[in-house]
Amino acid sequence: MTARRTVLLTGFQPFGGEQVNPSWQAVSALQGARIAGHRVVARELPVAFGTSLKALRAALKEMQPALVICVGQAGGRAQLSLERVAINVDDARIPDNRDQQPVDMPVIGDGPAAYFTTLPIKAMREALHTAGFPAEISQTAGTYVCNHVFYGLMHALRRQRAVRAGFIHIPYSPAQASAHPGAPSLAVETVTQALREVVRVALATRDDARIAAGAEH
Ligand code: PCA
Repeated sequence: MTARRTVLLTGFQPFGGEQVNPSWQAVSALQGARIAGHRVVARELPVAFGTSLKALRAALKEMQPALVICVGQAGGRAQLSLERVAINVDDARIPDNRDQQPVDMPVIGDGPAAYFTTLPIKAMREALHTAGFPAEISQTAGTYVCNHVFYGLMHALRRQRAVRAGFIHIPYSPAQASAHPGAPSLAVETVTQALREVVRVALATRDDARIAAGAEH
């Protein structure tokens, strides 16, 4: 078998009344980029339970990537949030873009309660801080479409542990934040640069660093 040389990055379509989704804006800027001998392929996922995962699974099959990082917008968060854990529940506060609003449904009927990311998130956070990007470890990706995709991603790769995968939430872009007074934001170009660094570290790090980054609440 030939070595896997593709990095799959995904972003999302706009949702919740927004005109843009900075996750796709940031990820699409890396389409075709070469990082550490790998080629980046960017894909946009629909903000919809079910179909988002179908699209992701098709991309995994087609690309056979070495590394997968899904990215989503988390309005209100101030930093890049490196997600630690995906949980097996869909509980939508607002309907998705196809008007579905599941409440307390499993992502995968017979799946385990949770999956951990296989990205070296501590080493990634450290490298991001060193490079001057705001980043944190997050203990929850929520219960909406992002967690749905994150859980489905980890489930799809559960027998392919060599394929690193995980999820990163990002803040609003400045243009979005201007319509949400007081909300923190991060420039899309900054997010793109940070993602490039994240990919580099994920490809270069075998064992994650042991750095305290827990939370009391
Ligand atoms: N953020 C949503 C779904 C799509 C996105 O970009 C979430 O956090 O679930």
